[in-house]
Amino acid sequence: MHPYTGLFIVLEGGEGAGKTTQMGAIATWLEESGWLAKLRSADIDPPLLLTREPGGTPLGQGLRQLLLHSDLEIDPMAELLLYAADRAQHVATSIRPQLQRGGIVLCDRYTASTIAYQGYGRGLDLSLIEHINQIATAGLMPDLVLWLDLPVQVGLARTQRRGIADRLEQHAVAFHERVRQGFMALAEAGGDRWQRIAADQPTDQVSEAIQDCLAAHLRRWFETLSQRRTGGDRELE
Ligand code: Z5A
Repeated sequence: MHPYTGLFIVLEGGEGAGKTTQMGAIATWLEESGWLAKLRSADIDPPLLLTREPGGTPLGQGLRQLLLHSDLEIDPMAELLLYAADRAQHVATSIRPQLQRGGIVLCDRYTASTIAYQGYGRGLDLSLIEHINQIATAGLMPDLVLWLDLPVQVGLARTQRRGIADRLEQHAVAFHERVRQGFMALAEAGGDRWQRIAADQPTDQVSEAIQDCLAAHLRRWFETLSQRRTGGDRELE
């Protein structure tokens, strides 16, 4: 997975899946259920990094503006490389340092989005994308991917109610169906690291499904940390 003591959790999904809503709910639940207090008492500061792609760094915010909200014509290969540039900066300056500190990273989208949108959606070569993802992340993979899955039309109806569509939301339904197929293929190949969460349920039920999954994962993570501590792992001192 990765060599750091922190825990790297990613939320993935298509348009309107509820990732932003659930990021906030997860942060509240982590606080209220005492997980963040445990990390604070171990002097991990900050205990939780809430972040997203694109746009998790100052450079990334500029790239996000270009990628999603500008009128510039962007070639698909240029688009792929801009997402990779956003990710390289994000991993190097934000995600990896937080994992090295032993904290939790909760990230809205990561490498799977590139495979789903630029690969399955736009049709760019999947092995090329995997290679570029590898370069941008230096191989850093999440511990857990929560895939918020719902029918494309349901997600698009949610985002349409919200108003102005960004560059990718404006695509045809067929594009978003291919994106969903991409996430499905990744989840099938992803083993225990991927968890599909049915996102076409009321918000509270989605939150409960996520919490069940996270609670089990957090317990295992903490047990491993304790064992490594008693084993004298210097990285945790
Ligand atoms: N992208 C890419 O192409 N390649 C890459 O490598 C990466 C990204 C990293 C990011 O846009 C875009 O970048 C994205 C892919 C591309 N495509 N687009 N467009 P973004 O961050 O602005 O958008 P998003 O990630 O797609 O988020 P979103 O559309 O805002 O959806 P969301 O965060 O998953 O959902 P939400 O904002 O929480 O909820 C959407 C609405 O639904 C909102 O009104 C909620 O109140 C409502 N909602 C949420 N949950 C529910 C439930 N359970 N029931 C009913 N209504 C709900």
